[in-house]
Amino acid sequence: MINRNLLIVLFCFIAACSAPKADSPEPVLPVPHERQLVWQDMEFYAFAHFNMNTFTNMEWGLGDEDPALFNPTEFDPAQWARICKAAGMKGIILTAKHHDGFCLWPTATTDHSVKNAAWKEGKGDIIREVSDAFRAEGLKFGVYLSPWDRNHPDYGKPEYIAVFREQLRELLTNYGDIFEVWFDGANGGTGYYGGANEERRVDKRNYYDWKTTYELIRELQPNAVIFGDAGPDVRWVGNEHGYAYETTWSNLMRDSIYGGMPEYAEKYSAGQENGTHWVPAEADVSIRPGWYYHPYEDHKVKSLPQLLDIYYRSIGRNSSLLLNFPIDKRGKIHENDEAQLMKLVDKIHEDFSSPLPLENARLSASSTHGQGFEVENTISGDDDLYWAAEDGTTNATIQIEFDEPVRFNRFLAQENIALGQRIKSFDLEIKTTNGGWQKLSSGTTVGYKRILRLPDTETTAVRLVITDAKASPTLQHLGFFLAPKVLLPPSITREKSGLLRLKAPEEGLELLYTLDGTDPKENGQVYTDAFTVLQPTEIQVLSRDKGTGETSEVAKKELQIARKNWKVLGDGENTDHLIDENPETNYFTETNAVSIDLGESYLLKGFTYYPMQNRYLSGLITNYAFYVSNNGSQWKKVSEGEFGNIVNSPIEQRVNFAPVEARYIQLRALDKMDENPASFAEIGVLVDNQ
Ligand code: FUL
Repeated sequence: MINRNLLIVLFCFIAACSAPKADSPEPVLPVPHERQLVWQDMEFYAFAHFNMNTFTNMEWGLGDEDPALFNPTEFDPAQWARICKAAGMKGIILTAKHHDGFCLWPTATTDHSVKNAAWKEGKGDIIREVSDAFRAEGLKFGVYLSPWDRNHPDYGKPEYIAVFREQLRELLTNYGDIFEVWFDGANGGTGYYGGANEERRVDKRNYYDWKTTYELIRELQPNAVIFGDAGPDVRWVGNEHGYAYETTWSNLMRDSIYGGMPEYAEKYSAGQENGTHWVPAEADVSIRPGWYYHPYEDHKVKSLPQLLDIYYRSIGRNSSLLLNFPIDKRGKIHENDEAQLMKLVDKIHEDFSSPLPLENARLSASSTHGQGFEVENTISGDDDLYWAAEDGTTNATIQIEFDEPVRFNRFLAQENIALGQRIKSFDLEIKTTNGGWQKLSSGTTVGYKRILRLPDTETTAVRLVITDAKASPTLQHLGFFLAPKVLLPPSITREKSGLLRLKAPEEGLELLYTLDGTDPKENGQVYTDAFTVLQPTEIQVLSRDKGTGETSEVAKKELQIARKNWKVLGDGENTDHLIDENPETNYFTETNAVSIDLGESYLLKGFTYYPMQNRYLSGLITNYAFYVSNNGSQWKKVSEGEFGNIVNSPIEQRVNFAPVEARYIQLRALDKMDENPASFAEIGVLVDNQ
């Protein structure tokens, strides 16, 4: 087939030889600096939280930790670099010093560093090894240096600023090129401070004299971008979930902001159309609940649908994505984190691997700036080419017509940000079968990159209608893709009443289930509405792509008897949380025991204890005794034992015992992880036909 657009490009090229290229459109201020353009193209890079907290199991150390505690057993920065490279990440930012003040390099500014660690008998340098390992893979290296230092005796006094700058000087002179310098907004509070053990508040606006520090960074690393709430080059997205906003401007009213200001997230983090400086957003998020490694979060690594959502809500919304790995005590990225990361990366590749062949489509624009700015530039793949509308226009329509109907569910657009962010709103329209136009979706800002997730759509023509812009719009790239569905099984939840619900990982999937132990691929019923399951039942479920017929793996869940008629004996607040089949709600008791009336007698053969799932755990039962009764007053012990490793791995515990007929159950804490009231997310029973 003749490639129509190739011909057009060829024709334009020949025409261009005779007609001069029009001058570029005037930039609309603010515009990015060269170092910001280079950074923006990185899109996806890693964060690593690794230092003292890794060994004390904390998120914020106090500053009084013994440096000897830092002692990774299998430190392997080459493993980090290999994983990041395989994931298509372009670099890493490492916590050279977190709030507790422990330095990962042998700094001359303090003894609170690797110099006094057990690791390599104080002869090691984590910054050296990580930066070398990343450069060896062709990846970039950046540093996080906490302004707040809960160890340093001078923190809060003017003397500390000189120390802080000297630390920066060391990091920015001894470790090659640094692509980003990251300053945290968390500043000031209680700490060790060289033994003073007091609270030190600072005037966040003036204490650090940031201007002088920025000058130092520019002098030592002119190509590095500086991150902070107020930039000056890259700004915080305002949350730690990894989400940018439907409307995300790279323009920022930078002079109204200072690092750590309380109203930043709500007022400034989405950027402003009339922002005075170019300070694009960076979305930071950890692959686990915590920034630092905690063994009890090994089972809480974000799922593929969660990670994918983060990707589309950050990179798909004019932001970069800084994804954190809590490096473990060995000094490695944990296997679970690597596995989830690779699921994400494979899925992203899959989502963008089937672009619509726009080179075979007819492209037209309602307006063009002139020779050299044709709409075909948006599909040329050449970053130096772009379409621009006529000067003075603030709206324009780009139409794309296909010979045959096409199917897609992703739309991607990129402005030529070197000329400033311009587009304020747009609609995406498709041609209907009767020749009319129908709005498929709409959006606001585009910026460096905007991706829309759409329902599966079939049409012969698409129109991008730019309805408003700050100045004549530009577009560098346009794309449409057909992303396969996330083919994961649905999630299964049940209420106390026995009402059961299935939830698909994304729209456009149908859910099939069986309740008789047979394969839902063969015998599955299509799920339409919640239904009630009262008796012990094995449910098997899968998701099926309505378009392709492809199915997910089958997920199985053993449902215990419904807790419809159960009653927790005795009073207390939130007793229902114990038996609501929702592990996110907890029940606490000082008495260290709970008794439940099951409403009728069952032949019991075991019980389950679901520990609390909160980020910070308390009162988990580590040793238990389990009793049964037929009248609620005389109890017989049927089991006693330990919930091994429950603190590190707080998953549901399941205990079997010799079958016994009973109506009442009691779980007693013989020992707990701490002195806090015993905590319970859920208690369940196993009955004999399971
Ligand atoms: C926060 C810090 O307080 C956290 O510990 C973490 O480093 C995160 C990236 O930034 O503000």
